[in-house]
Amino acid sequence: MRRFSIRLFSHFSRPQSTARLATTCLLRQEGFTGSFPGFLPTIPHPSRHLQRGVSSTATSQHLQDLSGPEQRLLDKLYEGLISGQRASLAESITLVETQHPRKKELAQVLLQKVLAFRRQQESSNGGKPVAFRVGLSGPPGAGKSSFIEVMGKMLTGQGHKVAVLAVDPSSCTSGGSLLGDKTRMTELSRDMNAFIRPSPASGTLGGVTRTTNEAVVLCEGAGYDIILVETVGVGQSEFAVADMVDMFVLLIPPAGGDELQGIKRGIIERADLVVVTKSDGDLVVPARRIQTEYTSALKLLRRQSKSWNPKVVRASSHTFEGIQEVWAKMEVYRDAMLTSGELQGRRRAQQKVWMWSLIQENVLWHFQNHPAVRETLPRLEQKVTKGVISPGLAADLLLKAFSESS
Ligand SMILES: Nc1nc2c(ncn2[C@@H]2O[C@H](COP(=O)(O)OP(=O)(O)OP(=O)(O)O)[C@@H](O)[C@H]2O)c(=O)[nH]1
Ligand SMILES: [Mg+2]
Repeated sequence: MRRFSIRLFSHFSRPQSTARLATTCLLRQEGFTGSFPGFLPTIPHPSRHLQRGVSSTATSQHLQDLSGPEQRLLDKLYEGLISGQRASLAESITLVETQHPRKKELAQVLLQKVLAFRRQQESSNGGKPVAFRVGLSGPPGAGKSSFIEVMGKMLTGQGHKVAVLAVDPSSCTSGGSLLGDKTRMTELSRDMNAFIRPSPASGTLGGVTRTTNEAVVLCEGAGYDIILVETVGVGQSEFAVADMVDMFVLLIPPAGGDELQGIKRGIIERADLVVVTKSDGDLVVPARRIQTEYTSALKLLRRQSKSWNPKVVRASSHTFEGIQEVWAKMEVYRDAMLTSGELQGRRRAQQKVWMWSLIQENVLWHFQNHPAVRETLPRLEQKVTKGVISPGLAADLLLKAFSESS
């Protein structure tokens, strides 16, 4: 860690505290999630420091530091990955998920190489992305995995390579698994043109979404042209997924009103497509009703894109009805968004959002673990809860203690 940090620091100008934070963001992921709006604006924008050539030279600097076995490991992973070997892809994702400091650094070197490879592919594709990223969310039991299984099989049958990744919010709190249901995708998991990766078993939501973002890059490097990210509509994970994909799809079961109340209005606004699932047998009638309700509801929402109006469709993973139509809608969406350049714009914006959310998470971790803050925090918290001082004053005092001794 030390060697890496010192080398990277040489690319930054002062203030060093900012440089250290930005560097740490590249190399480590840990700690708290949450926002701290009063603090971030006082930090100079790291891009000013990053302009000093980190992107062009950081990888080669990293490579000079590698030992022989490390170099060989990375070469083996990279070569295996870009030639589409599933074992190399799985091993590379394990590397980005690791908590081991040195391995985390190796993962970043590998990622930089894969990113460079992907950029090359994109430039020979006329600057357009080579893969289509779709996020699928919905309440527990909505039929997400069944839908992915059926649509995934259809797509591999058409010659696509499909990767399925999961973001499981329960892994962030209990280590439990809402989405540990690889078994429900039995056919797809046996398909040589599909790659299924369950969510890492633990970590903060920030950590899990970071590794998922990085896993997306690795899957694309390995030649997967359709990336499906499944998450359950609980907590904040669906917003995190909406921020990492080209198209966000909400799957709604044809259940009674009570069950649907759990669906957040905010997430409906993010949906590019709503699929009413399980539209078969006795459920066709309620599925039609839900379709009508959502179609009118979507009309009232603010339009997100100038080239696309969100649609509501019905599908059944049991009878396969509507599955082809859903994919057809996704293709129309992708083509419209690519032609207008909105898809590329969305990706650029997501990169920035992502960088800032990592900075936010890391800055907060550093703040909360700073000796001066740790020393004063309990006393000030007590005063605030007793109403002796205002929260604003306490925050100012803590920030002062932090910045004076940083
Ligand atoms: N009738 C009917 N049942 C379905 C359909 N799709 C899924 N189901 C049933 O719905 C239940 C949940 O399906 P899953 O695909 O596991 O749902 P999920 O949204 O992935 O569930 P979680 O990952 O646990 O949130 C299962 O019992 C499925 O058999 C469908 O198209 N029609
Ligand atoms: Mg599932």
